[in-house]
Amino acid sequence: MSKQVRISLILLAFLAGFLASLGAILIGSGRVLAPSGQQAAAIGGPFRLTDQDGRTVTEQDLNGHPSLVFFGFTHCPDICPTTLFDISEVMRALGADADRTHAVFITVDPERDTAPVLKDYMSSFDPHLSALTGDLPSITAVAKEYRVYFKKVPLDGGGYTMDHTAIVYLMDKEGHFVSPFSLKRTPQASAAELRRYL
Ligand SMILES: [Cu+2]
Repeated sequence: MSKQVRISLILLAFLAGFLASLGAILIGSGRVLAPSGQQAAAIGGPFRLTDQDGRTVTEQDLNGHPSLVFFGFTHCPDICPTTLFDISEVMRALGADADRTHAVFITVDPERDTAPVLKDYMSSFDPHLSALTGDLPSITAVAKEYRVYFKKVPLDGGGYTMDHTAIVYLMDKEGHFVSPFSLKRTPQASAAELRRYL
């Protein structure tokens, strides 16, 4: 990564105001921004969104079980589908315990990701995963609570893509942030970590 790109990314991160949140911040294309801090307790918060079946879901619905929370968008070329596939593998590794966890994909592209679009998209992944959408103010609010950066980026040939933070958040059953959840290990190892929070 060139120094210039690096500096502009860091500047971007600073402007977005999420420098203080986590040890490593991944943006859509997989670029890693460095800085860290420890405001872990401040990650997460109340929301009211709609799932792929049109049901209202709030943060209360996540309580009682540990949750994996991930932000992205269905037009994402690589990071989102890969992450959702990896989470699906973890759910499979959990076996019956998967029923005692939540895995939630929150769109940062509510303009295109309506409930029916999410329903179709999620059919490719483990049925324990749910997807949430909402109006732009609601999405902006929940992204802010999770210190998630997202930005619409126009494409040369028309249309747009989204840059976004690609951290999987592990939340405990009381809805408190635990840590970023690593998928860079076997599904069994990820499942074992999740089981500790059941
Ligand atoms: Cu993505």
